[in-house]
Amino acid sequence: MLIKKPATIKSSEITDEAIYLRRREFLQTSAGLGLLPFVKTAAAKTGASLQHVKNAKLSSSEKPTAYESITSYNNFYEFGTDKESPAKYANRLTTEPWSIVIDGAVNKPGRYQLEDILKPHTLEERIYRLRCVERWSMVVPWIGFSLADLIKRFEPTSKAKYVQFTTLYRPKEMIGQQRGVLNWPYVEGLRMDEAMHPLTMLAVGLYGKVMPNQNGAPIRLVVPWKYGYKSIKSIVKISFTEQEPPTTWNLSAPSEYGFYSNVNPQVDHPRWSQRKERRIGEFLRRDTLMFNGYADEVAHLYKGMDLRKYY
Ligand SMILES: Nc1nc2c(c(=O)[nH]1)N[C@H]1C(S)=C(S)[C@@H](COP(=O)(O)O)O[C@H]1N2
Ligand SMILES: [Mo]
Repeated sequence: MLIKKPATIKSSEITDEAIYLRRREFLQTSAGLGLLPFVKTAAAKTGASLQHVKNAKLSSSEKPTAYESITSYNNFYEFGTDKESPAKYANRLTTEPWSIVIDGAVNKPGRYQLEDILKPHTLEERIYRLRCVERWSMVVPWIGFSLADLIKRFEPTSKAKYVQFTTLYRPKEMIGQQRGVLNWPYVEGLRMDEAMHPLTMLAVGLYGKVMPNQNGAPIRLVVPWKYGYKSIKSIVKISFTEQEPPTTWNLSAPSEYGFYSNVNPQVDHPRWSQRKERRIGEFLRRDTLMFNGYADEVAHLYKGMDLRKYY
C-alpha cells in the first residue's frame, strides 16, 4: 500500500488543512473506485518493464521507430539544445520522489505524490505518430493513460477553460537551465476540450518500459495531433485556468509558434514549409498529414476556426 498515513505526510506537503482534507477525500475516492492493479512506476528505474494492456483502437498500425532512435534523438532543452544532449545528460535527473501540484479552478487542489496520481489508472500502450515542428517524425509505442481520466478526479469547476502544464525547474540537475535559452520553467497549455480528448495522454513509459529520462520521466504529456513541443516533459504542475495560458515557444518566438500548434501541412512555418517530413530511420521524405493523420478524431474541435490565424 503506497497511500501515506497522515503521520508520514510532511507538513511542508500540505498547503492548509482544507486542502489536506480534500486530498484525503481524493485518495479515498480513487481507492474506492475499485480500479485495477497498481503499477509502482515512480520507484521503478528506467528500463524496468511496466505492466500494461494494449489499446489497438487508439493505436497507429505503422511500425514503431527503433527504441535506440526514440531514446537518443531528443528535444529536451533542459539538457541542452542539440538532439544528442538529452541522452547524455538526463541521467542526472532525480525522478524520485516526484509530486505534482494541482491548482487553479478545481475542487481538489493539492500536492499529490506520483504514486497516488497513478494508482487508479490502467496503463495502456498506444502507438502514436509524433511530428516535430523541425520536420522529423517518429512512431512511438507510449505507455500511459488518458489525461481526461485524471482531470475528472480533480473536479475542475466551470471556470476551468484551459489547462497549463509546468516542467520541473532544477538547474543543478537540468544543466540546460543554467543558460537562458528559453524562459524556464518550460510551460505548455491546452484548451479544456483538447485536454479532455481521449487521444491526449499522460505517458510514464515507452516500448513496455519505464520512461527514459531523456523522453520526459517520470511523466509527460503526449498530444499526437500537435507539433512535438506541445508534449511537455517531466511535469510538476497542472493548473486549471480561465484565460489562455502562456506557452514557452510562443513566448520565445510568437510569430513562429502559436498556442494551438496543430500539425498542418497547409500552414508554413515562417522559415520553412511544413508539407513534408522525414520519418526517422527512413530515407525518402513523406507527406505530412493534416492533424498528423488524426483529422477524423480531432478536426471537429476546430470547426469554424481560421487555422492560419490560430496556428
Ligand atoms: N520540458 C520540455 N518538454 C519538451 C521539450 C523541451 O525542450 N522541454 N521539447 C519538446 C519537443 S520540441 C519535442 S519534438 C518533444 C520530443 O519528445 P521526445 O524527445 O520524447 O521524442 O518533446 C517536447 N517536450
Ligand atoms: Mo519539436
